[in-house]
Amino acid sequence: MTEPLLKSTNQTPASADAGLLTSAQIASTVEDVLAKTPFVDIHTHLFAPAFGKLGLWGIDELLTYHYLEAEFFRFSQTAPETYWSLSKRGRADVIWRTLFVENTPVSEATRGVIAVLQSFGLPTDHSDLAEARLFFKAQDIETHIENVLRMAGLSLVVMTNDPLDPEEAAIWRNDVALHPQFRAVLRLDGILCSWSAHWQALAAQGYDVDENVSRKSGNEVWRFLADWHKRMRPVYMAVSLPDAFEYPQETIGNRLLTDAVLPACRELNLPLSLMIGVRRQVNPALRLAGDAAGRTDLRALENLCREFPDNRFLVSVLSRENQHELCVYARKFSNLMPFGCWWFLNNPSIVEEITRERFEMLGMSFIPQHSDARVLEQVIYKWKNTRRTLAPILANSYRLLAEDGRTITRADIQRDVTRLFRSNAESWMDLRVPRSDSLEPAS
Ligand code: RAT
Ligand code: ZN
Repeated sequence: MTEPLLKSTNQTPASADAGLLTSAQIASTVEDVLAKTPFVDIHTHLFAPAFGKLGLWGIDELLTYHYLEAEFFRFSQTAPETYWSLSKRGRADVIWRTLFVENTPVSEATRGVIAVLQSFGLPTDHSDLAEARLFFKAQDIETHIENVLRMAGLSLVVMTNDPLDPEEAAIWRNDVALHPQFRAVLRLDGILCSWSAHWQALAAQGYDVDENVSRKSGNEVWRFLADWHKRMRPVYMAVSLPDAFEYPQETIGNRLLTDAVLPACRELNLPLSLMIGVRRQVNPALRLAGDAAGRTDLRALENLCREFPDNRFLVSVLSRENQHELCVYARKFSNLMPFGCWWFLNNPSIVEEITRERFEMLGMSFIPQHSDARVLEQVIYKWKNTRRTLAPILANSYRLLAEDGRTITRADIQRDVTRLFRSNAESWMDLRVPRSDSLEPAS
């Protein structure tokens, strides 16, 4: 009988056998490689320290994360108006009391806060937040960012940068200092999803645009993107689209997409990230927590990938029901890169299902996760959870492969993990530190 390639633990140690791993060693090696490989977080809402108070961190921000606010209103009779009338600290206090003291914090978002507190050695069961507040108050933000990224196992964080946000735009105009661990993304929601509310902001920045998007407006939006590209050196452009997104369809957003955004992405060699499936403000009283998810018709994506083969599309879809189709389209179009298990999908049960499906259909040719962190310390729990959920899925893929006759080594595992969490991103976007002399002042 030929010897099974997947060795049981009582057989020859792997080291004696050209690095081949036993099944028990596969599981522990996957865990070890996941723990030691620094990841790139390709989509967050975090900011480099030079952006000052735009960057959120600390216990009060962690507790008032909109994922937790949505949960708070399930457990509390407090009316949204009453909640919003409280100070940030007051809101954090009621959320702590409601979700963490009076109830058991088992949801993904609440458990995340517990994991963060625990990672700093802070109490997870006190009735107040005094100790946590003292701890965060004592941190120096630059050092704290360094520590947090190290604790999260991240080497690089990609921000979300809105050139139409007056506060943020002013910081960019002031020659913001580059940070070696942060990269920019040019976010286009204002332009592509709500032009009528934003065209005047472009006009105020000196671009000759109008509400009806005349021919000239397309060129002017192109010029706007090129100028902001010079300022930000973004690694991609991005938009979050509703479930009702259709392409082709005669809309202002689609006109700007084809006349300005896609040509600019081609010219500047940037991918376009499409996050599809948000249903904005189904309950406006909850503010940021008031958005929901909807299934989308991915024929729009099929049409874009086919019609624009020279554009690259980084895509995340919010509905669980769209995940399989997304994999099918990725098999048809190599200019499509699925990424992340976004927002309402970022729960272990769903991440597990989606990621297994992606391994089975796409091998290692996708980007499994991004954090979508809005508050700095969230990367600690989000990436801890990703590693924990991914380890058995990846190990199981290797176990099946070994059973079917392929030997597995640590080098294979290292190559794959690097590909999933670093080099797939690196091959789609230029993640190198922008040269400071390339950040020319835009005209
Ligand atoms: O996950 C979130 O926090 C959402 O509110 C959105 O920010 C979403 O990730 C987006 O980028 O549109
Ligand atoms: Zn986001």
